[in-house]
Amino acid sequence: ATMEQSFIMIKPDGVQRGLVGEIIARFEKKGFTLKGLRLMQIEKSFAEKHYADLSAKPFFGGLVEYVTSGPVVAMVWEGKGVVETGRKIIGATNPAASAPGTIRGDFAIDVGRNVIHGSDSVDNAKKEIALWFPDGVVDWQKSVHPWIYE
Ligand code: DAT
Ligand code: MG
Repeated sequence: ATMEQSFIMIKPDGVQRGLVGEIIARFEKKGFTLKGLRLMQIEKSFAEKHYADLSAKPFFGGLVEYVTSGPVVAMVWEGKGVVETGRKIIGATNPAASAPGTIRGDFAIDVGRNVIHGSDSVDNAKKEIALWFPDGVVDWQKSVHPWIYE
């Protein structure tokens, strides 16, 4: 049985600002397992699909422009509770409200430049992983598994 997976994406500002290694390190050190990793620049239509639920929002156009403005790092992370814990690691949507110690709390100021995306439910994670990794992810297990899970 596959453990829970989340779709995590470092947005163009995070890539431009050199935060890729720092962000990956946080998920890696927590104990989660990297199952997929792609550096890619997405097109408008793809961004609109990813953010389809927000298409009626006034900030939708700006959001699509921002997320297509440079390369992003798309990832699949796996582990027990990774969707909910991933959201905690990332912090609140608006960095002004994100606690210090979270990625957005430590590295972002404006909501429209909040560095990173993380799936908000297991269901949405499945949809996002299917969209961003149509060829699937890498099937492997960490040898340290028994040192992370009881
Ligand atoms: P999250 O990324 O925390 O899941 P979301 O799914 O509600 O937040 O929104 C997606 C992105 O849209 C968010 O990361 C930044 C942008 N956004 C959300 N609310 C916004 C707002 N009120 N003004 C500007 N951008 C906003
Ligand atoms: Mg969201």
